[in-house]
This record gives sequence, C-alpha cells and structure tokens, in this order.
Amino acid sequence: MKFKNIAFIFLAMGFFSCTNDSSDNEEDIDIISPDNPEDSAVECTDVANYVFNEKEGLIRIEFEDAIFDSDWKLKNDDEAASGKGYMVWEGDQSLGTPGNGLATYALQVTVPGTYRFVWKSAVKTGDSGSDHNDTWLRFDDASDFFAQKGESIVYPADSGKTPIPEGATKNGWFKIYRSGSNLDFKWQSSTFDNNAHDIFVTFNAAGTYTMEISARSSGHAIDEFVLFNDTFSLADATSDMVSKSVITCKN
Ligand SMILES: [Ca+2]
Repeated sequence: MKFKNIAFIFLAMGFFSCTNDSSDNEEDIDIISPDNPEDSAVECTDVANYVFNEKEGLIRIEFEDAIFDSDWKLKNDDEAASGKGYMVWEGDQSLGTPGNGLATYALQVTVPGTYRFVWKSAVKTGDSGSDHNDTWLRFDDASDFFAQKGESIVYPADSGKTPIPEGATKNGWFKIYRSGSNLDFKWQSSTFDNNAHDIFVTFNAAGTYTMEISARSSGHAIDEFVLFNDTFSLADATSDMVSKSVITCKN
C-alpha cells in the first residue's frame, strides 16, 4: 500500500507538472496516512456518484457517505462513531415495509467470492437492546444474498430461494438487527429472530454492485460497515487500523 501510494504520488506529480505548471497541485492528491487510518482516499467530489472500491477482499465504508432521506439524521454526538458521525432514522417506523428512507452504495468488486457483512450500530431510543435495533438491508444484483448459522442457510423472502428466516423479511430484504442489553455502538449484524444468523453476500464476478439500506426502526443508529472475504477475521476487518475504502466516481 505504502509503495503504491508513493508511486501514485510521483506519477500524479509528473502528470500535473506536464499539464499545469502554474499552480501547486499536490494538494489535490489524497493520501492515506498511516497515522490516521480513518482517512480514506476520496477521489470523487459528488456523493451521489461515489463508488467504494474493494481491495484485497475488504470493503469498509462510513454509512454517512451516501445520499439520505431527510428523516435520516447525521449526528456527531458520540465519540464511538467514526468519520463524520452516524446516521439515525427519526421518521416513522417501517417494520413491515422495506424501501422507505432508501440509501444506496455502489461497490466496485475486483475479487469475486463470498463476503460477510457486518455493521457498527447503536440503539439511540429507549433503554432496551431489543427495540429500535434494526434496519433493512438488500443486495439485489449480487449473485447470492443469504444468512448462515452453522449448517442452517436462509434467504430473504421473495428472492425465489428458501427457506426464509423467522421474523421480518420481504422483497429480497433482510431485517438486520443487533442484540444484547448494551446500547452502545458495536460490530454485530444478524437476521432470524431469536436464532442469530450471520449475513453474507456473493459476487460471482468482478463488477459494480449495489447495496441498499432502508429504514425500519426509529432510533437505530448506523455508523460504518464492512464486507470481508474469508481471508479476514471479523476482528481484522473491524480493527481501527483498517483504512476506509478508496472512493472513486461513477463513470
Ligand atoms: Ca460514521
């Protein structure tokens, strides 16, 4: 990574020196600082056109780096949240109907395969860890989207595949919840009521895929998420030392 960045900087400096010698363009180059792993290289200025680039089997993204319905609020009042803060749904609950308060993320995948999905979320309404603790998730154009616990594999309702989990699921969406009595931000994502299954998505080929989230419970706060293949552990993928994915622009 470090050597590639250095090579990129020299290439970019050479490019700018040839095309524009009247100003200092070095400031245009975003560099991932090893001293601040929260820095990501953002090479796109329009959030609506963001593409998040998988690298070596890992994607890590701040939830707030997307276009949101006005009932999703960006808040920065919790030191446990990274980036610019976290998103929390303050509109009506949408417990049975996914698709409200839709936000999307374009994912550029170069390493095909199966990735586990985990987000860092918190409960910001009430004092129960089992309420206000979920949001809808869908990967509609992926090769497969499923949840697994041991030998048990389930699929979202209306995907054409069975079985489906107990609890809310509809139109290819899973209800993704966090559990436990603690309300603070933590890395955990499950579906299937009272029988927590982990979440996976498979991309059979390199390409750009769309991840969607939509509002379910009010007061559920989402900070960031990771997708990682089996070369990573959950601890590795969610380490504070992992840089956010490089952001480029849609063509
Ligand atoms: Ca965040």
